[in-house]
Amino acid sequence: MLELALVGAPNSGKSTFFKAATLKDVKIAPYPFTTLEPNEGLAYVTAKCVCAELGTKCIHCIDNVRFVPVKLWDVAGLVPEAHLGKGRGNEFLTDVMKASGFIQIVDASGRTDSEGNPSQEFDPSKTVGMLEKELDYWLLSLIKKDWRAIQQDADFSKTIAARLSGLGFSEGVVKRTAEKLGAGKGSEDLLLLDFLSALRKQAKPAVIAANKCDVRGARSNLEKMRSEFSEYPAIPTSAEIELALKEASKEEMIEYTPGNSSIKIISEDKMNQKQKFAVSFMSEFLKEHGSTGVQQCLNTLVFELLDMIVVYPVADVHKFTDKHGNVLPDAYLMKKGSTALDLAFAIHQDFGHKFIAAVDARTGRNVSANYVLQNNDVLSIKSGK
Ligand SMILES: Nc1nc2c(ncn2[C@@H]2O[C@H](COP(=O)(O)OP(=O)(O)OP(=O)(O)O)[C@@H](O)[C@H]2O)c(=O)[nH]1
Ligand SMILES: [Mg+2]
Repeated sequence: MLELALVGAPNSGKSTFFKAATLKDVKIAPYPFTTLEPNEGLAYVTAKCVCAELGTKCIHCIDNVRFVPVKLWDVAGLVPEAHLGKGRGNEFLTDVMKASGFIQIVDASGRTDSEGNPSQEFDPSKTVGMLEKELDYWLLSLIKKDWRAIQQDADFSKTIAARLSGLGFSEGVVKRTAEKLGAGKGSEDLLLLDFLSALRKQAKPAVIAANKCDVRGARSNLEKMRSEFSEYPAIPTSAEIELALKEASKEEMIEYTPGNSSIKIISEDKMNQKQKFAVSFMSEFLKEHGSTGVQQCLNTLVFELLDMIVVYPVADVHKFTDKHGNVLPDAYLMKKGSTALDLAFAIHQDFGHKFIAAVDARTGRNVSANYVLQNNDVLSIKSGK
């Protein structure tokens, strides 16, 4: 399953974002280093389900919105000089670096500094710079010792990729970055840190969740982050509002679908004055920003930066069901350019090894192993015994 990680300074709202996205009950508190052990849970990206188009109905979508699971990590916050052992965040960078992409949770309100302590008018762009530096220095610590030898290695990309293979840095991505920067044999002048930084950006795409945008003053900080770090999409976010909306929806006070720009009040009489005020404040936020930003961060990272598409494997190509009669039981996230054979392997190693063909449920035609998957494909994989 696709893995994503939340990275950020302490007290920025990582666990609030995590709880809002996964509904796992984790500790949230207004001081640094609340989270010490990593939290791991299921979050969802949303896509238009194919069931309506196919003239059928599945039980996995709400109003034709399909929720596709991804694994999400929430770890201890990173502080300046984490690479020298400060704080706790550095201990979990292996978990973080294994993820395919990051959501950088930044307190955009300027009310906490890069160490997670209360502040007034702190510039959150500094925190983004700090996070980048700590991630890059951590990578540096893995390679630094042998850099001179590696740089002279004829198999430069292969060697770097092998060093970082457990963290999902493929040879292809290392090669592309090396070619772009002219790194490799004979390029002694290239700074290792610049190379690793470019490699991280290429291999581990990130969005910035400009969190706490419900606090006055966040807007100008968001604009500053956007201009200073234009390579990352920065999304105005309120993890706290997303969490409150999900909880109110669970209590059946309101109707709310994650990612939506509005909420529907179900039973006003169930709410006290304070709750009514909160709902109206949250509705205003949604009106101004289009959403709470939580779903948008997940979707932007997965569909735009990681280039994923959604594919539906089925057993029965006429009824679009599995062998138990469940309609469109699974939705898989696959990298654009993946083939029918890649999908077979993603379902089960055996399916991949014994692949015979795949049937496109829309046309009823067989497609071969190297057929390039299209978004919303509904396929049945045929494999040998
Ligand atoms: N106003 C506002 N406050 C928020 C938001 N998200 C989180 N907070 C508050 O920020 C504080 C820290 O939240 P946490 O989720 O514990 O932060 P964290 O990044 O996990 O902190 P550590 O585990 O210490 O690294 C809590 O008081 C939250 O209620 C938000 O969107 N808006
Ligand atoms: Mg936390």
